[in-house]
This record gives sequence, structure tokens and C-alpha cells, in this order.
Amino acid sequence: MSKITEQYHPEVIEPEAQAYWDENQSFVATEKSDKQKYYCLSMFPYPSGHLHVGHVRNYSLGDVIARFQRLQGKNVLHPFGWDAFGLPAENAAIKHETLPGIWTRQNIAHMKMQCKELGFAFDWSKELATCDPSYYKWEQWLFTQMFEKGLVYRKDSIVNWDPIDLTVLANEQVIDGRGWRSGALVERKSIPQWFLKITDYADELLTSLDSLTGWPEQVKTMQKNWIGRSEGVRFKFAVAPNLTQHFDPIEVFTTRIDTLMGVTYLAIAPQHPLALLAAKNNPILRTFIDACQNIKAAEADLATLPKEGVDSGWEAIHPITQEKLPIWVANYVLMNYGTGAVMAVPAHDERDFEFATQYQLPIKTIIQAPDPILNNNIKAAYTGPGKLIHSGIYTDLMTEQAKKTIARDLISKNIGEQQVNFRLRDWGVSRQRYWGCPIPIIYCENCGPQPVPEKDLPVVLPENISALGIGSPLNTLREFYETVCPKCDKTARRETDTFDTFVESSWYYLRYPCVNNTDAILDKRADHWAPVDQYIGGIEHAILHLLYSRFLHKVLRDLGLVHSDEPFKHLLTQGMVLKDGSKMSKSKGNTVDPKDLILQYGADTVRFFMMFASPPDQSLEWSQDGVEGAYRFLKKLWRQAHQIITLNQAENQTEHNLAETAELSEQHKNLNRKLHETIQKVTDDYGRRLTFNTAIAAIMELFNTLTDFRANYVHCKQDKALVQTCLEQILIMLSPIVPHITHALWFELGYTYPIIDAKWPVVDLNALVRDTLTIAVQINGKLRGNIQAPAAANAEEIKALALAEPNIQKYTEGKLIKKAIYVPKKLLNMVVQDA
Ligand code: ANZ
Ligand code: ZN
Repeated sequence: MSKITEQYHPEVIEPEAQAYWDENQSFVATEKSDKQKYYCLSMFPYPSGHLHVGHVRNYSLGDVIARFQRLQGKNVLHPFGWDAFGLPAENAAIKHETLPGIWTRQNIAHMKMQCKELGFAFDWSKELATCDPSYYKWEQWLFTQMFEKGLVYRKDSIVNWDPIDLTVLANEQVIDGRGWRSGALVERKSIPQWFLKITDYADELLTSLDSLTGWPEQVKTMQKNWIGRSEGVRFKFAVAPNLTQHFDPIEVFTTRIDTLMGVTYLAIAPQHPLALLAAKNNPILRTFIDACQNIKAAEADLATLPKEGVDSGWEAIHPITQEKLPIWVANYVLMNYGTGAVMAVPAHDERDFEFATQYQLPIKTIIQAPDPILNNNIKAAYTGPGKLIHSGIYTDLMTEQAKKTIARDLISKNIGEQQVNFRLRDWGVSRQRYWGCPIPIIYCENCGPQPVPEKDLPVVLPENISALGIGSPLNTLREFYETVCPKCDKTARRETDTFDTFVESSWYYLRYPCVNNTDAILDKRADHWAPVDQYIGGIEHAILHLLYSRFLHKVLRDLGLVHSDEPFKHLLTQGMVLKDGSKMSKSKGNTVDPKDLILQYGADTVRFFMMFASPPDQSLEWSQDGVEGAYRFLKKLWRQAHQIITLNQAENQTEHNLAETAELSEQHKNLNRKLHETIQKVTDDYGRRLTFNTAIAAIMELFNTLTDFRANYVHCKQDKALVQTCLEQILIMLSPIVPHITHALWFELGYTYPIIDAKWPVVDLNALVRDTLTIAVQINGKLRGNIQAPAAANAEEIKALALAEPNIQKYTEGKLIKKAIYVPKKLLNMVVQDA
């Protein structure tokens, strides 16, 4: 006899289900399986202390997908871990007078418990934390491999320097140009840093985006723009001779060589060698260049900055007309793109137009806009293609033709060449921070920088440190930085910088399956599971995280460690969680703590609400009513199930084989059809559309139909069998979303195996067939009634039935039927005319 209570008690059944999964290691994945593999992954969190609702949404989505795929008969890997290095730990350690490692591991323990309370079906046997030496050892190893392959180099690069705290600041620590702690004006300082050559992969990172058919277009576009491939011409302008000096020509890069005859000046970056040279005896220029140093280098900021510049006083020579053109130093030209110099065409480039207008430089229209209005517009540049005018021998050519012709001429004169440029820059990975993975390099005065040999890895980050907060403590720890050169054995100094934490998050998904391998970074298991079939995370990672992961995946492939080209097959970017229309955030004080909700309603209610409230890729508006509604539904589900189960037990009826569709009565057929229509829709919603909100809506509808049916028709064994079948399949279909309540009820139904091992219901196509259909009848386009017709009826028969209907006859009597159009199974439209 069942011990099922009449009331729903999530606080009892949820811990029971969780204990069951733990004890039975229900979600531990192995490679030994005949089933098709399915790797489901949610982006791992930074262990900040507590799960917030954004996390809950992210992991609930992943959990629903993982559980659904398992019920579909797949062998599912669904691991979890911690992106555990990063600046907040350093700040928190100072604030709470503890150590970053201790603070981080406490947070991990707490958040892990929260994950368990939410019933996430994670394979905890593969848990990893990036701050553990067993993880970052292999990151260091990977770096040394890349070093050997020439994918790593060191170069000077600018950092934010706090002259009071004597430390490098991360961008987010610079507030209005001042150090967040000291308040000192932040300086820009150039120091040597390590770079990964992601640009070597620029072409492939771009072209293989096309293979990612399971990614949102929006994300692919963002990646494309970030990589920023452009085809153009690189060519030289001679600098006008000067009696005393010789100048190297200025090289420019342009994507619009067709506009060459419209160049009215050259613009060079403030850091361009010629600008620096010209500044030597030009104090105004010197001041301008210095002022440019102090602005943030972010490209996006530069684009919106008011355009400013200073005439260098020197001139260049136009390669075709031999005209002299002024050379301006301008803040809108970037030193690290193209050649750091541009041929300015104010009539056809917006930035040049703005600049030329401001400094009264000539504007020469040489492309005719197709629309004459645009030609007379002196307020803006015309940037589109068109016919060349006032362009000497090139006049009358169209843009595309002119590009080819002019490029060919410059190439034949030996002053230019075709060039492909990428906006993508190499990845600077050095951080002058403590709580990160030490960069495995040793500096030897004799031998130069040496990678740490594999036998000496990992370079362990000392965790028991003091003096946090002033610079990086690694700089003061002799026992850390004092070492010997692996090549010549002389005393040498260890690198004290650590990696950008994006490095850890760019390959973790491959480490999960091999997490216990102490001899190698990856093994066959990584290849077995890769690529991730479904990746779920926030849109804020659309560019860098995904790009870096794609890059390292390709590097690992080229090292022979994986054999796929891309890390993530399908990508789901979840929307934000809002409250009263704005983003939930601590600073706004409008957060909802999942902890309180679980206490009050249970995890299933929270999961149900989050999946029901909106489609995954859209923002979710927090609603207390919505949470209450979810809770009410689960209570109702429990009550119905309780009644059905107790009734069946009372009658000692556990057999519930359903008769063939053909033998069912009309009411049975209707309920059975509803069941299978729901299975069909829900399967598609879960598997292809990933719209769990509409899946829930369909299941709720079926549930209501079932409730009504029970109220009216339960008389015979056949009824009960059907009712029980419906209930079971409702439970299976709901189980990815509300795993606890369905786990408990499933066992109450008498099963000896858990619902996670049930089979996803299969659509019975026969059950979907309707014996009769409702057909709408229109007369001259207006709806005049509905008729019931046999499903197999043809157009003629439908027409005859309609004409026999008194309601319809009112409109057809004594009229001529000119035409009858039948939209099968839906609609009949008759065009009638007075006879
Ligand atoms: C002349 C010209 C005429 C241009 C015209 C555009 C329109 P993308 O597509 O991003 O590659 N440019 C080149 N190097 C630059 C730098 N270091 N800083 C700022 N701007 C730079 O853009 C290439 C275009 O951006 C180039 O083509 C150049 O301006 C400018 F009607 O050359 B163009
Ligand atoms: Zn040496």
C-alpha cells in the first residue's frame, strides 16, 4: 500500500529525490554505451558566493535539455565546474581578511549545495575548479606547447598603471580615469606581456562559422564583425622631398581604392613614426600626441570621440596626379590597424568628411551617387558605390571596375599590393594579478625566456600569502620567483604574471571527461564527447569567450588532441532576468534570492516558473504571481495523481494495457488523440525549438483535458487504463522541468525503476487521425458556419454537406455558385452571385 500523502510536500520529496540520485550516481556518464552520445553543457560560473536567478535560469535550461535527451535514449554527459580564478576573490579576501583560495573554495562548497537543492542532474564525478593545480597544470602545459609551435610571443603593451598603489589596474578598476582604491590619476605604461597568436587562425575562425548551423545568426554576426576581415589595397605615398631630410614613404591601407582620385590629405595615427618625428620640432603637435596617449585605447570609444588633429607640416605626393597633399596627425586613426595611416577621402568617407569640414580641408566629389539628391548633399559623405567623375583616366568607370583597374595600376608601378586585413588582434594573456594561473615562463639572462619543462609543471600558485592589495604578492615572494634556468641551470627569475582568466574558460569543456587523468591534458574521452552538442549561456559571452574557445579548440586539434573543428555544435543564449522591466542586480537592490524561493515553494516550482515564463532566448520578467501559479499547478498535479493512484490501488489494478486505437470509444479516442498531439508538440518543443514554455502550456492543456475526462467518464477498466497512461506520460514529459515531483509520483505509480530511466513517449500516428473534422464555411469570404465532415471526404462531398446545412442554405438559396474553393481539412469558401 502506498504511503503517498494527499498534500504536496516539496520539502519532503525533494531531498528524497536528490538523495536517490546521489546514492545511485544517477548522472555519472561513461563512454561505454551503445547509445548515441549527447554532451550538454551550461557555461560554468564564477564562484561568487551564491547562485543568483540568472544562474538558476541558465542551469535549469541546461538541465531540462540534458534530462530530455536522456529520456530520448541518449547517453548524456552533463558536467559542472567552477571558473574559480579572478579579481573578485582578491578584493573579497582583503575585505573579509581571508585568503582568495579559502574564500573561493567556501563559495564553491556553498554553491554546489545550492545546485543540488535545485535538482540539477550534474555528473559531479567530473567536477573541476580552475584554481586547482590539477587543472591549471595542463593549461600551463598547453601554453608551453604553443610556445614551441610559435603561437606565443612577448611584446610591449600598454596597461593602466596606478602610481600610488604601484600596481596595474584592470579596466574595470579604472573609474573616471582614476584608480578605484587610491583615487590617483591612472597612467598608461608600456610593459612586456605575453600574446597568443589567435590571428594565425583568423581565416579559419571566420570561414568555419558557416558550419555552425546550430548557432544564433546574431552571435555569428558578432563574431564576424569582431574578426573583421576586409579586403583592400596597401600602397605607398612618397613624402615630399625636403632639402635636408630623407623620408620613408607612407603606406596606407584602403578598402576603397576606387576613391584614390578624391584623396585630399593623408591622416596618420598619433603613434605613427612620422608623427613622432614631426613632433620633434613642433611643440603643438607634441602636446597633441601626448594628449592622445591619455585617452582609453578602446576602439569603440575612439569611434565616438570628437575628431581632432594637427597638421604635421609635411606633405605627401599623390601617386597618380603628383599633387601635394597635407599630412595630418589625427586621433581617429588607429596605430594598430592596417598601416596606421589612411588616405583621406572626405567626399566619400564619413570620418574624413567630419574631419575635413572641421579643419577646412578640400572635399572632392569623385563618385556620382545614383540618386542626384545625394550628390548635392554637402552635409555628408556619399559612401556607396557609383560612377567615377573628375577622375582623370578613371572617369566613367563604376566602383567595382575602378577598384580592379586602379589596384592593377598601382601594382604594376610597384607601389602597392592587394591585402587582406583583420580587425582581430592577438590575445594578450598576461595579467599582473595574483589570483590566477601562473604563466609558466622562466627568464634567464643567458638564454632568454624559457618555458617551464613538463616535468616541473605545475608551477603552483602559493596560496598562503600575505600583503595582498599592494601590487602582486608574487613579486615579493622570493621562494616563488627565485629559480634556475631549465636550459643552463643558472639562477633565473620566474614570471610573476598570471593568465587572463579567459584562458581557463576556453578549454574546460574538454577537460571534464578526462578530469581524473594525471598524465595528460586530454585523452580519448575528450574526443568521444566533443563537440558539445548543446551549449547554454549568456549573450554577454557571444564574442570573447566563444571566440577564444573556438581558437584553443583548433589549437588542440592541431596538436592532435581532438579531432573536431569546433567546440560547440548548438548554442543557446539565454535572455536576462528582469524585475519591473529592469535587469536584476545587486546595485539596483531588486534581486530575488533563489534560496528563499526554494524554502518557500521548493525547487520544482522555481524551475517550472522559470521555464514557463518566457522562451529561453528572451528576457524573463520576474513575477510573484507567476511563481504562485506554478506552485498551484504542481499542487493540483499532485492531488490528481494522488486520487488516481489511490483509486487504482484500492481496486488492485496495476495492469493498464491500453486497447488498440481502433477499438476505443469516441471519448477515449478524443482523449487519446489529445495525448498524442501533445506528445508530438512537446517532443518538438523540447528537442528542436527549445521552447519549454510552449511545451509546458501544451502539457497543462492535456492535464486539464484529463481532469475533465476523469470527472465525466471513469467507469470501466479501459477508462482507467487510459487515464493512467495519460498521467504517466504527463509525468515523463514534465520530468525534465520538475524532476522531483515526477520522481516521487512515478514510484507511487508502482514502478520499480526511476522516471529518469523511463522512455520518452512515442507518437502514435494512428491516434492523431480524426474521424470527423470541423470545416469552416465561408460565403464570399465571410464566415457563415461550421460543418462536421468525415475526415476522408473530398471537396465535392464537403460542398454537398455544406449546401445541406440550413445555416448555409440561408446564404445560397436561389443563388448561383460560381466557385467553391476547398482548403483541405480546414475551410470551404463559396463564391455566390444572384442568379
Ligand atoms: C580611403 C577610403 C575612402 C576609405 C572611402 C573608406 C571609404 P575596414 O573596412 O574596417 O577595414 N582605415 C584604414 N586604416 C585605418 C586605421 N588604422 N585607423 C582608422 N581608419 C583606418 O576599414 C578600412 C578603411 O578604414 C580604409 O579605407 C581607411 O579608409 C580606413 F570612401 O581608405 B578607407
Ligand atoms: Zn639559461
